[in-house]
Amino acid sequence: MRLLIIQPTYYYSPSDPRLHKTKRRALMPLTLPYLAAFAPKEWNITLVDEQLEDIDFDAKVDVVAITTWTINSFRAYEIADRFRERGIPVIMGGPHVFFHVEEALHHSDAVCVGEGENVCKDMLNDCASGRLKKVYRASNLHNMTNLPFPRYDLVKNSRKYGLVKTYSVQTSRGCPFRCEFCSERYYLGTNYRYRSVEDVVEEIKRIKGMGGRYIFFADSNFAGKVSHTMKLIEAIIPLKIRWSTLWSMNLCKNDKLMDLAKRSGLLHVNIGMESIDRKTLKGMNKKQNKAGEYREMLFKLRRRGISYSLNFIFGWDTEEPDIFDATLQFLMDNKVPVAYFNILTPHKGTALYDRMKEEDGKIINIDDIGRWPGIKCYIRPTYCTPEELEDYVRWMYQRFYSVSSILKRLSFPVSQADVASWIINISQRRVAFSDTAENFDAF
Ligand code: B12
Ligand code: SF4
Repeated sequence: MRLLIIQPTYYYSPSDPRLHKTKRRALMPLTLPYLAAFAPKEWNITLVDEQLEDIDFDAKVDVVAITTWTINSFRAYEIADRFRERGIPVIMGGPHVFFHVEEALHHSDAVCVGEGENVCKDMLNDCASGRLKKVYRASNLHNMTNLPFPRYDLVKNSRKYGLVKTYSVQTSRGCPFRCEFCSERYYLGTNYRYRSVEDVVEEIKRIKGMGGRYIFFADSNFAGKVSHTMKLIEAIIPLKIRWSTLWSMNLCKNDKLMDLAKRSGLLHVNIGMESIDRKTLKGMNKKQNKAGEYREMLFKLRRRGISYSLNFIFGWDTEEPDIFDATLQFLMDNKVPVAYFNILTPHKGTALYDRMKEEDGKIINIDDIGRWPGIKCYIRPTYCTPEELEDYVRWMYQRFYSVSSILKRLSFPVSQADVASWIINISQRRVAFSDTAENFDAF
C-alpha cells in the first residue's frame, strides 16, 4: 500500500487567498512522522508538510491521511476533495475533526475522533482490505506507554527545518486546570497523563543519535504534575540538551523546579498569562494566575536567564478599554522578551462557547470560529466593535514589536536564551508590519 500523509498549510486570511508557505520552519512537526509509525513497515509512506512543499495531486497513492487543525481545515477539505475526485480514499484526524465530525465526513471517507494510538492501525488495515468504516472513535484515552518512535527517516527536505533542528517530544497529555476558553480537557481528557521518565529519556537519546540537540516538549502543560516533572528534568541533565516548552504561570513560583529546569537546559518557556486584570482572570477561571504575583514571577525567570513568552487574550466583558495600554506598560516595565496577543475566540466544544451561545447575538460567524486565529473576531465585545478589537490586537503587535520597544526590552544577546528572544522578536516584527494579515506564530 502507498500511503500519503499530509499536514496542510492554511490560507493567509479571508481576503487573501494565498497559501501560507515558508522556505524554512523552526520546529519539526511531530504529527507527520508520528502517524507514519502506525503504518505497517512494508507500506510505502510519503510525508508532506505543505507549508514547506507542494502536494503532488497526481501522486500514485492508495490512501491519503490528513491531519487537521481548525486553522488549516478549509485547506484540508480542499485537498481531501481533490484526492477523492480521483477515487482515492481519504482519512482524517486531529483536533479539528474531533469537534467537527459531521463536517469532516463531507470531505473524507473516514474520521478518527480522538487519539490515534488506539485506532490508526485499524483504520489503515480496514482501508487496505476495503472495509473502511466512517467513524473510528478512540473510546479510551491512551496510557502513553510504549508509544512508537516517530518515523523521522521519512522526513524529506530535513534541511528545511534548519541546520539546528528542534524536535518535538510529547511527555504528557491534558492539563490539571479548567480555563474557560480551552478545549484541551474535552479533546485530551480531564486526567493529566504522562509518559515514564525512562520512555522520554529513551526517545531523546534516539533523537540525539540523529544529531538532534534541541527539543520542544509539545505538551499542553509540561509540569502538570510537578513531582513527576522534577524527576524527568533531573533525568535529562546528563543528556545535555537545550529545551523549550509550554507551562502554566504558577510554576514560576517554584524556585526548585526552575533551578532544575535551567540546569537541565531550559531555553524558552511559553506561558499563558492571558490578562493582567484580576476580574478578567477570575471570569475565565484562570485560578492558577495571580496578577498580584506576576512581577515577582517574571523577575524569577529573568534572574535565571530563562527566555520566555507570554500569551494574552483580549475581548473579555470584564475588561476596560484601557486594557491595551495597561498591558503594554506592564510588558515594558517588566522587560518581557516575547508576547503573543490573541482575540478572544469561543472554540466549539469549550465552556466559553456554551456560555456565549446562550447570550443573544454574542457570537458572530459561528461556522467560521477559529479558522482565522489572530485575524478575525467572532464575538461582539462590550467595549468596542469586533473590527476595532481586530485592530487593537494588531496594534498591540505593532507597538510591542516596534524597534524602540525591542531595544528597551531585550538585553544585548550574550546567552543562547537572549539570542532566542532576539530571533523571535525579529520574526514577529516582520509579521506585525507585513502588508498581508498573517497568523502570528513563530513556527
Ligand atoms: C505543540 C503545539 C503547538 C506548537 C507547534 C505546533 C506544530 N506546528 O507542530 C506551536 C506553539 C507553534 C502551536 C501553535 C498554534 N497552535 Co498549537 N498546539 C500544540 C500542542 C500543545 C501539541 C501538538 C502536538 O504536537 N501534538 C502531538 C501529536 C502527535 O498529536 P496530534 O497532532 O493531536 O495527533 C494525534 C491525534 O490528534 C490523532 N491524529 C491527528 N491527525 C490525525 C490524522 C489521522 C488520519 C488519524 C487517523 C489520526 C490523527 O493521532 C495523533 C496521536 O494520538 C496542541 C495541544 C495538544 N496537547 O495536543 C496545541 C494545539 C494543536 N494548538 C492549537 C492552536 C489553536 C494553535 C494556534 C492556532 C494558536 C494561535 N492562536 O496562534 C497556533 C497555530 C500555529 C500554526 N500557524 O500552525 C489547538 C488546535 C485546536 C484546533 N481545534 O485546531 C491545540 C489543540 C491546543 C488547543 N486546544 O487550543 N501549537
Ligand atoms: S492551563 Fe493552558 S492547557 Fe491548561 S486548561 Fe488552561 S489554557 Fe488549557
